[in-house]
Amino acid sequence: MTTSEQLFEQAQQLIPGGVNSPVRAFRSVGGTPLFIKSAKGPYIYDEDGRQYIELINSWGPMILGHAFEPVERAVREAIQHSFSFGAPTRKEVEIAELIISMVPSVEMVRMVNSGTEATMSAIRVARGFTGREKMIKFEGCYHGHGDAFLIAAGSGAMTMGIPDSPGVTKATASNTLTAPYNDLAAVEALLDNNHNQVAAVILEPVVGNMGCVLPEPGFLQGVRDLCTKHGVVLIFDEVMTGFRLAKGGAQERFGVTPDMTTMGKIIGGGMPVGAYGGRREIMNMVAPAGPVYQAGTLSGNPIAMSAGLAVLHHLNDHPEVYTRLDEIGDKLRAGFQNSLVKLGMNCTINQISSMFTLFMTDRPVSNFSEAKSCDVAAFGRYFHAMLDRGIYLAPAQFESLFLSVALTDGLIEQVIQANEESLTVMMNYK
Ligand code: HOZ
Repeated sequence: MTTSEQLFEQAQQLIPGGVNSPVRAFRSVGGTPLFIKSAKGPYIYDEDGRQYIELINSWGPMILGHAFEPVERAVREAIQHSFSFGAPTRKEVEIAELIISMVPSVEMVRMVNSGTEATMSAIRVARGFTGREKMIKFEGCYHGHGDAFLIAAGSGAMTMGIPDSPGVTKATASNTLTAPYNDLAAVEALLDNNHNQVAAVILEPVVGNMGCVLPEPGFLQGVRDLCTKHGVVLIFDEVMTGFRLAKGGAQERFGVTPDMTTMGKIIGGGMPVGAYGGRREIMNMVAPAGPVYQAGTLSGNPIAMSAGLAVLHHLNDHPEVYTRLDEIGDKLRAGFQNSLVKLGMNCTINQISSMFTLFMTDRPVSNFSEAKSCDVAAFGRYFHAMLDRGIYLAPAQFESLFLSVALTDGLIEQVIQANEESLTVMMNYK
């Protein structure tokens, strides 16, 4: 028995499903999750002492690689002054200023502790601002586990086959309207049929939670125009894409400006941090400036702010990081594509910069129902073949990979080689 197997057995008696977040349990790929001991740069190490090339990077935050020295230094410096004050600090002012300068649509920002908190709060604020109750989300988009979002949700909910979680009331669900991703006509119809009732449209400008799915040309701008026409708050959930696709996130990359933005992952440099922000008149609704309540003892935590500031400063000062991430993603895609041609296979690769998914389907994937056409069992075989070759992928078909700038050309070649061998193993399975 491996150490991971022993720990998992113990964990299952103590923690629901043995994990603190469902997708980590390997349910959709089978087998035992790796229990992780440490990570450095492009590598992650399990409790059994095995080394893997990291392609998840904590689901996004470790964009600069693990234990990046300036972040480590900032955290070490910060802990000398105690760990939490529950009072305002200089670092919160600094990070707010930096975020606002990097993401120009954000005129004011509130720090919270996770992406889930950011989206839950943003929706409440949008409702308070408009005086309306309904919202529109897209099938397969995932915005954390707030009740209102667990309707046709992607990520773990999709993988686990729980599209609508028990515990979410009918009343809550009835205020969440859903449209297929990339379907502008459906959004228009929902807005027309619910005239003056919709507070917000929320979307992932590039989806990471049904695997990586890109917006079709004109889709984001089309949603923007519809929201403007109907007086609806447009929220870009940039928990995954923020500070990753460009220093100003997907909104910078696609040139479309939302009214509000939710952030997480990279913004905390690996610490539990989220944030939401947007137009000043909307954010001034938030207590104590305005009547919409939202609070948190650990919000703006000094250690977390220090880690986040170190990462954001590095990204802000080193635009070459984004050029390199584009290059890494493109190289990986080209290598995978070559192997598919060589093996006579027809899988779909969706990629933009450092977000990447190999879908086990020969159909293009631009929405939830197309994503669901994937052969999930084949993905499980592929996943384990990759793991055997020392490559640590997201343990589910419906998740994006998050590449870090720590990947060297040599490591990319290793991943490409392992992919070709793993696809062969997967194909030859009887
Ligand atoms: N829902 C997260 C990815 N879409 C998974 C987070 C985790 O398990 O750590």
